[in-house]
Amino acid sequence: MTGEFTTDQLEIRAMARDFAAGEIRPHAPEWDAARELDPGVFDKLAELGFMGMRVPEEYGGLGFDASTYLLALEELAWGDAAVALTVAIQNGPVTALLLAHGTDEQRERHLPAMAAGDVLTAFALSEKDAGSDAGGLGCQAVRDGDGWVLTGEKRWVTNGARAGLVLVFARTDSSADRGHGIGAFIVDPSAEEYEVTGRETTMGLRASETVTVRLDGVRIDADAVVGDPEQGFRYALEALDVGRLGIGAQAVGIAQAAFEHSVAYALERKQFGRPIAEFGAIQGKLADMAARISGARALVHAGAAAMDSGSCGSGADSRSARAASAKLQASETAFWVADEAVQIFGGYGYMRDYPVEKLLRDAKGTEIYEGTSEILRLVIAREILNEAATSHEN
Ligand code: COS
Repeated sequence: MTGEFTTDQLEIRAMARDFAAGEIRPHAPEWDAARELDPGVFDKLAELGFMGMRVPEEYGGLGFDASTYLLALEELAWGDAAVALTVAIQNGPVTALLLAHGTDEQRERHLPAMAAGDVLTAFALSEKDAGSDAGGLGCQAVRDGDGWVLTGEKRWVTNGARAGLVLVFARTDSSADRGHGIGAFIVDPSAEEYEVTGRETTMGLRASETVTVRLDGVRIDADAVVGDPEQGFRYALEALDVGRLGIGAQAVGIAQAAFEHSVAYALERKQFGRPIAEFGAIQGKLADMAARISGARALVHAGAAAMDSGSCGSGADSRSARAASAKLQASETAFWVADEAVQIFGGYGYMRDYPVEKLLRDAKGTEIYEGTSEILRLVIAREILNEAATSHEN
């Protein structure tokens, strides 16, 4: 061990930083302006094994524990949050859900292709009227022989146009209570009845493709249903716990980038005859940035370690609350740090020619997707109050 991480973990982190510095960061401004990534970056990430960091080795992945994966993911986000988002969806909720609830056959069919980078994936839960209230989704799955037919519309699907596998959540029992009677389906986007009907224009993560998808009677064979077709919503929330740690790491990467730009600029920029780093007002900002980033990173890795060791407890220490707290702290830290970075850069920071305004736009997204800060507070509060009520009863 070197400090809190092992030597192996630090080597992997260094490899991810080198890759991000050489292959991602130099292109991030042009990808952002063009609203398009060079998809070749995912081929290169796959060569390093980074598209299957959480896929077990038996399926061709690297089989990293959560902490090692999140260290690498943070570095990719330091390079460009849009690239990291795709890696996070693939390694996070999609891999987690297939591992936890897929059949051997489903894992064997999909995980090696995902790890090899041959297949990018998407997670289609949200709908026009079901964002935070995901349990109220309306996409319908109707029985058709031993399979299903899916009809409805999904919104804000990252990679919905580029993916080779989309996990779609749809209502299998319209008479069930809310949050129940929902299935998780493996959808092949090459189906004729799967149509991308629009692309969003986003504030940040502009290179990442967020689309609306119309499912117009997509036929799903029985072997493409994941687990119990009534329990998909529970699977989705469980997978989002894993996903939220990933977004936490992504947010820490954005914050770290904003911090490093700020330090370099503060040393270089002269006003009143000296570098602005010599002014207490700037030093205070840099100190707060560093402290908040370390705190957020520690929370992300504490959550990861607890999930890895299966030692999550109850209340604020529960799996859901730990993941929600990590994402909450990290995303609010990222937004705050990026905002301070723009402030340190002053008039230049407000210009698109400098890197920090992009980081502020990207950071905002982390407070919204995979659970808004308001929903995360709700999740944490519920866990705390449930635990308190249970111990009160006993
Ligand atoms: N892991 C496993 N199961 C979970 C779970 C978790 N983290 N959270 C809830 N469940 C279970 C519940 O126990 C419940 O099952 P039972 O009734 O059998 O006990 C079921 O799932 C439904 O949960 P709940 O009653 O809490 O559902 P709600 O509709 O109240 O929704 C919130 C809860 C609001 C927390 C949930 O909808 C949510 O996280 N919304 C945000 C969605 C989101 O992040 N969207 C982003 C999409 S990806 S960009």
